Amino acid sequence: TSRKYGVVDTTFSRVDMGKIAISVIRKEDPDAEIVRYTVPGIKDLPVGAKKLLDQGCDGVITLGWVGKTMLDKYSYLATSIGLIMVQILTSKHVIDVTVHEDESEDEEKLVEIAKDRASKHALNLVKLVKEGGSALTKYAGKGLRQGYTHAGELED
Ligand code: RDL
Ligand code: RDL
Ligand code: RDL
Repeated sequence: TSRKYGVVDTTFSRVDMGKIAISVIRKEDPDAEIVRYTVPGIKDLPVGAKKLLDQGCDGVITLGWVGKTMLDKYSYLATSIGLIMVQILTSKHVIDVTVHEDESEDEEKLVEIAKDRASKHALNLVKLVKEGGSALTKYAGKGLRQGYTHAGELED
């Protein structure tokens, strides 16, 4: 039986990260089915993810964009708790790609962060869905980052 991935994105986002995630999943797992679900904003992501998992997806990637205000940050905290609840209720991964608009003042840099984070986490999702919890063990402790260059491992 072939694998099925869910991609949930928002109209609030200023970068089309859903498209990026789909192209990475398509490349890494060519025979898999991919279902896309687009919602207005981040607080709608948890139910979007839950619906796709209920429809048989093996894992989901969500792609959200958080505005600069304190209100936006509270919205993200609520979203994050919701996304974690979905994972606990379903025992499936919901990989949370979030770009915070205050990560950079420079719009070009924000686009770079969004593309890098969405691509690297799409790859993480495919690995976890295909190979399970040992898939990333070879990278454990390596200081991997999404959206930035890797921080690297500290020497003992
Ligand atoms: O259910 C409709 C909206 O409430 C929902 O889409 C929210 O996520 C929209 N939204 C906010 O209300 C807000 O204060 C968003 C943000 N901030 C935000 O920073 N990013 C979003 N949505 O994607
Ligand atoms: O589901 C994919 C990611 O959202 C998830 O792995 C996060 O835990 C990654 N992450 C952050 O998004 C973040 O803002 C982490 C940190 N900070 C952090 O400080 N330590 C982490 N992850 O291990
Ligand atoms: O060390 C620099 C960054 O890793 C740090 O500022 C993180 O908190 C940035 N970040 C997010 O804000 C986020 O929402 C990260 C992620 N998600 C993520 O998934 N992976 C990261 N950073 O490496």
